[in-house]
Amino acid sequence: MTVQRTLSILKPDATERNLTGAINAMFEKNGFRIVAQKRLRLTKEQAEGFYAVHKERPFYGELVSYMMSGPVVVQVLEKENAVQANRDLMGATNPANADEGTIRKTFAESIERNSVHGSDSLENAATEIKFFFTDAEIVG
Ligand code: IDP
Ligand code: MG
Repeated sequence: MTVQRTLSILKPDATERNLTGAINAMFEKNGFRIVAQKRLRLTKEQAEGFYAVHKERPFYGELVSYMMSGPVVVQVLEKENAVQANRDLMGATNPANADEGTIRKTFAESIERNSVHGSDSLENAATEIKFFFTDAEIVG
């Protein structure tokens, strides 16, 4: 196994409920290092661009509005096998299907307001990290 970096987003439902620390405590407890982090409000262009892969899905418009509805925290997580490890810790997209102990089972409100984003492949992780961070902003 090799050390990887993956993009994580704490979504507006998490910032709204003041859960950024509680969620990041779960990441750190599970061995992830947060090597880059910023809090921002996504513009329409950023939200649409980030989720462009879902453009044809029926929930795309609502997803874009939701992601712009409050602050988000974008961050880079580092760990061995970080991409899959983060997906495992996040749990299923729909919290109703998420395993006990996962972030989404613990905190998510619905299939849309599911508290966290995580890259789904090493290739997408690299693209998504570049979407938000320059190399100089990542400090391992
Ligand atoms: P993922 O975040 O687990 O990778 P994706 O299928 O990539 O799930 O969907 C991206 C995001 O779109 C989800 O995290 C969730 O916020 C939202 N989403 C996914 N499916 C639905 C749906 O059926 N209704 C509303 N929102 C959805
Ligand atoms: Mg996804």
